[in-house]
Amino acid sequence: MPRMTPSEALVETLAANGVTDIFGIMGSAFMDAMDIFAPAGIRLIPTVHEQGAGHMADGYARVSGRHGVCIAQNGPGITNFVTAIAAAYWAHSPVVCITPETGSMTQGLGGFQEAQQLPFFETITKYQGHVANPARMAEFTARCFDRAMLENGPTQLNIPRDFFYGDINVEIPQPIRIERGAGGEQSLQQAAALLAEARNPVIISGGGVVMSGAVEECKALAEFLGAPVVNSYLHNDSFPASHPLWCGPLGYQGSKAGMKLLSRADVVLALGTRLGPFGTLPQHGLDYWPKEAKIIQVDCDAKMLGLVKKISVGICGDAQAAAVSLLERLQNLNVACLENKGARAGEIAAEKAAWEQELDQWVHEKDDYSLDMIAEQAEEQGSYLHPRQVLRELEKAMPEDVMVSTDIGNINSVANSYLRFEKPRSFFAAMSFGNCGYALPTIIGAKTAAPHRPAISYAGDGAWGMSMMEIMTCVRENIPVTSIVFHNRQWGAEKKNQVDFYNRRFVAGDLENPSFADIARAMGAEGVTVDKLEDVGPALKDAIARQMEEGKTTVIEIMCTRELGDPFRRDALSKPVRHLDKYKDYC
Ligand SMILES: Cc1ncc(C[n+]2csc(CCOP(=O)(O)OP(=O)(O)O)c2C)c(N)n1
Ligand SMILES: [Mg+2]
Repeated sequence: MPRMTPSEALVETLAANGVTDIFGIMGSAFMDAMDIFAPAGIRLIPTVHEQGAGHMADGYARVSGRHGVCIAQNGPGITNFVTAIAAAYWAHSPVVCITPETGSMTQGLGGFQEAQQLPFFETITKYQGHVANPARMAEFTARCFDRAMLENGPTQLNIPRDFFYGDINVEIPQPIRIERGAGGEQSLQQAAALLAEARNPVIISGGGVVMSGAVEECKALAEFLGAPVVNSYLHNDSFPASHPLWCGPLGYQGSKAGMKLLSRADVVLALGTRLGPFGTLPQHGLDYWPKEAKIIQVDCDAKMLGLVKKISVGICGDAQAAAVSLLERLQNLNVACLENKGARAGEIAAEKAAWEQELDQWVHEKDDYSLDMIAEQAEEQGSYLHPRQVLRELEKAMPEDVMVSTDIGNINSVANSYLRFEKPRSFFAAMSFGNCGYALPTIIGAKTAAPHRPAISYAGDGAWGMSMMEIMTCVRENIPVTSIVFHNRQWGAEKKNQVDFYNRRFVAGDLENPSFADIARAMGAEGVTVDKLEDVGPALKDAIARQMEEGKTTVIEIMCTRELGDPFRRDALSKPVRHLDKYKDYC
């Protein structure tokens, strides 16, 4: 076995896994390994904040389908990772988070930058490899990559900082990639039988369809059945939007057409989705989940089957292989819904047309608060645009092959109805973890993995404030992106709860911001302020041209009214109750 240092074993194992980019901030803890990154073909991309590095690794993984890697200094560098790793966990991203730790000889003595780093990540990783002895550096490193890919989620490689040094004899392990099958024979047979009997089957295409590369197979199955396909929440890139069977996303601010069609299903094929609880909440006043329908759920994680929704058949398998197998089986069966295929196609087209028309006419929100804000702002200096109109204009100006990341906020959520994609691995929303500050660093990671694709991030002004300093990473490291900031001078999404539940008693909701275009320019990027509707599309197109042709990053701040769309969590709030006299006015 070759003789090397643990630092060399780490770097050689990274190289064996094809690592070429790592996001992070340098530190003495891993300097010995960092010193030989470049000769191993690895670029360490320095970020402004470790949270940004974690999100970049997430975006990198989501667009490439491979791992993303981040690294930082023990103690504070590592605690800065926590939010990003939690987000990657819920995005099912194979991020390998390398966490050098206080030296093994001083851990527990209260030295410098000391922390027990494993508990922080215990419930937000699929595997934690603690290098228990320097001689096992390569083994644990390799396992972190294998498990991240096997289980679709982040792993932690924890390394006491003194374990980078010494002499070891080690063979570098080769990656282990395990092929998944279609699922159990019996469950596939039952599922095919249910689909064959269905008169109104509907397919929910989830993140598993994107991750397993199953869009074509899902399409073939949908076309055979003539079944409408809806995207699971925030997986708008799991089916091509131009396809006649595509009916739009479910969930918060999703497609009414998709919801109505799903509500009439007698059999639902939930392909590659855990059917997360937030993604199927009632929307637009529609409680659309078909409670009487038979549900077939396919997920590669057996623990997700039947976890949230009652199911008739659970298939533990790869979405692509399962779709192929189901289609083969159906081709040998009598399939009832082939008889009414034409009628259903008409119904799908009519629902889609009605929803598009509704969106076209839905120029602004019409609740009392929004109308008051629109009237008030008409009196102010400057002009402010209706968010829905802005989102429609952006949609129309989207370049081909675009990648879009979105943040958490009211306007970003409303964007769900206006974000349509032709290809998988194009949409990177802050998924179930729902943290503000996600979009910009994530799109930087995506752009690093796919420099030939146009990259756009959406964020509200509040969320932008949390993350905008990573524009410096774009400029310093020459990773050009285009960032849209919806500047409505408020933490809108949360303010909406104060409108609906707290009688407009606004606490800490308003934001008087400087110009984000000015700040962008100060950071070395282009900065553009848009306050006319007709400028929205051209501003995006110009910025994309600069990104793709000149390698320039642009921040486009769009001045929006303070109107607010439907709230996030009507389900999770209730009207305030006050028993104490002094609070009696706060009801
Ligand atoms: C890290 C984090 N902090 C706080 C929240 C709670 N939160 C959810 S949406 C939101 C407001 C977002 O405001 P902004 O980004 O300006 O978008 P807008 O709602 O105004 O469109 C807040 C504070 C969160 N989701 N994540
Ligand atoms: Mg805002």
